Amino acid sequence: MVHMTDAEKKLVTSEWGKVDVDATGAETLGRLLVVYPWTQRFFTSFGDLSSPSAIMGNAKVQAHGKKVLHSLGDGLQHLDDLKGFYAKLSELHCDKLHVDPENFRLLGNILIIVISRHAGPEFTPQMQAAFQKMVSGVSNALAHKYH
Ligand code: HEG
Repeated sequence: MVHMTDAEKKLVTSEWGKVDVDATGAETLGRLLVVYPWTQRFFTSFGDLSSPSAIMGNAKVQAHGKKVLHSLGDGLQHLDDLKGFYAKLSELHCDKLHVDPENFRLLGNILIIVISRHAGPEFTPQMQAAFQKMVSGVSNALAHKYH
């Protein structure tokens, strides 16, 4: 169970307003597939994943990364009920997609690296702490319906 203070929620939502969600989503999913190559097994229908540049330039990876990050952004409106908000998606990732929930944590950590690279020195330790809590909350919620 992750508890975010009001100040942490504010930090995350205000920083999120500065994030280019499409570009960040594409970069985050691309980096996940490069850094943890076993995650490619879920995306065999996406075409060429044969090298880092192929992955980063793959339009299907980019489109799916956008989709994932928009969903995560929508979750920021539901920080007090992430489990409810992500219940259906949790069932989908478990029952239909068979995604090991460990991958949600990996993606969350890559997201923070991507956001911090773009934010630069503005990405303070407090901001990182708030983001780490948020991505843990989302990961826990997405893993909640697993059985
Ligand atoms: Mg998942 C589909 C959200 C992590 C693999 N993911 C989806 C969809 C959403 C979503 C909104 C579309 C659902 C639909 O079509 O109804 N994913 C989502 C979030 C996060 C996440 C919010 C984490 C923050 N997903 C994730 C990870 C993997 C993964 C880490 C695998 C490493 N997702 C996955 C696959 C699909 C989705 C294979 C189906 C893709 C397709 O075939 O279109």
